[in-house]
Amino acid sequence: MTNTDSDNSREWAAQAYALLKKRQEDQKQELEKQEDQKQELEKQEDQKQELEKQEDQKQELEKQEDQKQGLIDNASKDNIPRSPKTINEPELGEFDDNFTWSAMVLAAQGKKINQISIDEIDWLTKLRRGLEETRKGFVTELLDKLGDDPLTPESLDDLETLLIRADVGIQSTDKVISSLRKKLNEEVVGGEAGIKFLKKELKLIIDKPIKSSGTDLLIPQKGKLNVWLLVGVNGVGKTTTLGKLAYLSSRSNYKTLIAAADTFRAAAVEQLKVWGERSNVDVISNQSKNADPAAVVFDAINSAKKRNVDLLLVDTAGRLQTKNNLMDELTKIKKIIDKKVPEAIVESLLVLDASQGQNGLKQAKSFAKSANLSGAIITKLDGTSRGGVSLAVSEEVNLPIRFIGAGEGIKDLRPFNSYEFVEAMLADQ
Ligand SMILES: Nc1nc2c(ncn2[C@@H]2O[C@H](COP(=O)(O)OP(=O)(O)O)[C@@H](O)[C@H]2O)c(=O)[nH]1
Ligand SMILES: [Mg+2]
Repeated sequence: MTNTDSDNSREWAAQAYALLKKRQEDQKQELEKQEDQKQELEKQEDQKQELEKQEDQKQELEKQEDQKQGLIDNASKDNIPRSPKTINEPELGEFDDNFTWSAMVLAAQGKKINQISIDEIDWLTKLRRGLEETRKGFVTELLDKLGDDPLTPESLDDLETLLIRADVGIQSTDKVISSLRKKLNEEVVGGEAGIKFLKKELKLIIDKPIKSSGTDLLIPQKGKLNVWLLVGVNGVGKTTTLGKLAYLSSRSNYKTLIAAADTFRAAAVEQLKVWGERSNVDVISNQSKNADPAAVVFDAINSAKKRNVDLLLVDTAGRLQTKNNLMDELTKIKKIIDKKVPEAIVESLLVLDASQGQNGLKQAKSFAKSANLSGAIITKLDGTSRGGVSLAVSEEVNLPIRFIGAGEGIKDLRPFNSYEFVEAMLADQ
């Protein structure tokens, strides 16, 4: 953290908290005002309808008086107002350790007090909590072992074991340990400095594929059709992630469309429609049994072109990666996209369930061989002790991590930020 004076940091966090609190209160008042106005409008609308009803009754009477004229079918006016979808906004919690830590992580990245939002604090709190299990068997033990003493070759052995246990992977662990060893040969490294150095090394590993991809942040390019394919084995969270992405994207004003190309699972389309509804994004699907996934993508592309869509999110089926037909299916989908929209920007994102640890790493390797992946999304970071697998994916599969998920809610997915991730993984509480 660049802000080393912790009193200053706390003070900064306190100011940020006060500002957010005030903003939240202002918003509440504004909402209340809007609610009042809405009620007033509804009242007026009721009165209007009442008048219309009286008018109707009058006309009805007049009509009855007119001798049989043939009934005019008066279709009832469907005037029920549809309230827009609102997703529960996070509330500002207590001014506690979670807040201070999150605010400090934001401050260290150069955020100004008036730039931070409750959403960001909420997410960082979730991330830190989610990585608690990974951290528990790791940092806490490490700090216990290190105490205030300088690092020794023995403590490096302990660290090695801990890193492997957190599923960081052999290659990444070797890399980190040898740089630490080198540093130890040159100078005395205290416990705190050791952790700082460790964070830096871990971040380097995660950042490498991100840097070589040329983009730090994956966002749809404006003025083009962006197609993001979500691939991965069953149950890792593809459909859920797609739903969260649809929400993020439409909330950021990208014209978004979903293609339900997992035609293998009967319930997949229904599941997607629910997510689509939550984020107000349309879902293109084909209800017939055993529909061809490539045909669904075909329809979705037509629709996307017609509607000038920025981002088309494609859900795919997830049988075991060893099954060839799944890979064939993906190839066919890609061919259709290349043929119909050669100018589209296509991302093939592998979805990985962090809780599967080394098994997830195996999946990643095997998908990477045959599916021409461009990035990874790590899910279920909440409540697993294997968050370290993110490092193994970066180091051993060379995939940039693009998003991470830490929960089943619509807002529990964020663009990946290596600094925040490493800070959360190695937070000292
Ligand atoms: N705790 C947690 N559960 C998740 C997360 N993402 C997905 N899930 C759950 O994982 C299960 C499988 O998800 P689904 O999206 O259907 O996986 P798919 O088969 O790959 O499409 C569902 O019960 C999801 O609610 C996450 O980030 N955290
Ligand atoms: Mg699915």
